[in-house]
Amino acid sequence: MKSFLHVHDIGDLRQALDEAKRVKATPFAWQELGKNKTVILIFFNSSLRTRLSSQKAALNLGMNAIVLNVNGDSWKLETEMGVVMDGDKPEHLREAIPVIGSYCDLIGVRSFAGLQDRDFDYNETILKQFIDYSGKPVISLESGTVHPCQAFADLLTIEEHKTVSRPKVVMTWAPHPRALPQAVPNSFAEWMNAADVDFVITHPEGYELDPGFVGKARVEYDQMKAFEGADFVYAKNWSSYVRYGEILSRDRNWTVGKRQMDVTNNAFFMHCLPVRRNMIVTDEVIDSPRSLVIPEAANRVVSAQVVMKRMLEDIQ
Ligand code: AN0
Ligand code: CP
Repeated sequence: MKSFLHVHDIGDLRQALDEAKRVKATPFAWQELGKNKTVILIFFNSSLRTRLSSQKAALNLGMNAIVLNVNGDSWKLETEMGVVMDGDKPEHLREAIPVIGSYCDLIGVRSFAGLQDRDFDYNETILKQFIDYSGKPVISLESGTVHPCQAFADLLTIEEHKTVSRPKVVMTWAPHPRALPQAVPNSFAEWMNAADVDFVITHPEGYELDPGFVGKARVEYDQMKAFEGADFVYAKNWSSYVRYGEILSRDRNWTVGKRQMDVTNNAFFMHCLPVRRNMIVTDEVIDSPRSLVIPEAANRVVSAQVVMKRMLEDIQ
C-alpha cells in the first residue's frame, strides 16, 4: 500500500476486518516488523485520538514514532506552488517533504480542508505533495476530503456490534457552531457503500455531499423517517459542499436525542469525537448503554495498526 486515503486502498474488506480482529487480539505479535523503522506523524491541525492512537499503533508494531506539529514546533510551511514567499512562512512543503521523507519509513499527515477553496481541498493538494515528493508510503490522518483511519475503525465497530447480517446504518447531519470539513462523512459514506450494510444519509437541504462519495447511498431529508428501524446511528456535523464551507443551518431539532432514537431498532449511537454535547447529541443518548463512542475511539489503534502493518510488510 503506497498511500491510504480510500476504501479501495485497503483491498478486500472482509480480509481487512479479519486482519483487524487478529491485530486486536494479539497487538504485539508483529514487533519484529517495525524494528528500526520510524513513522513521522505530521499535524497541521489539532488532534487527540489520531495523534495518540497512531503513536500507540506504531509502538505495538515495534516502531519509533516522531510527531511534528507544523505551525507550533516547526517553521510554518507554505503549501501553494508558485507564490512569492514574502509572508509569514519561511519554508515550502517542496523542501520540507523530501527532508521529512529522508528521516523515516512511513509518513502520516493531518491537513484539514481549509474550506476556502473547494478545488484546493478536493484535489488533496497537500497530501498529494507528500505522496509525490516524500518517496515514502503516506497515510491520511484526515486530509482535504477523507479520514480513512476513522472510517475503518467505524466499520470494525459496526462489525463487532451488529446482530443482523445486514444492519441498517444511518448517518445524520447534526448542528454545530463552527464550519467543519466533509472528510469524516465522505469517508464514512465511502466505506459504508463498500460494506454489506443498508446505508442511509439524512441531512437538511443544502448539505448534500460530493456525489462521488454519496454513491449509491439513499438520501432521506426527513430525519425521523431515516431513523426508522436503524441499527446504528452515526452523527456528524459538516459544512455545505455545494455552498462550499458555509453553515446553512443551526437547527437543534437535528440534535440526536431520545425522540429520534425511540423510532430506531434500539440503535447503537456512534460519533468519531470530539463531540459537542447537546449540540450534536444529548447527554441522555451519549451516556446511554447504547453509545459506542469509546469503543469506537479505541478501535482507532487497530485501524492504524493494520494500515501501518501492511505498509511495513510492503517495504520489508
Ligand atoms: C474535525 C472534523 O469535523 O473534521 C475532526 C474530526 C475527527 N472536528 C472538529 O474540528 C471539531
Ligand atoms: N476522531 C478523531 O480523529 O479525533 P482527533 O481529531 O482527536 O484526532
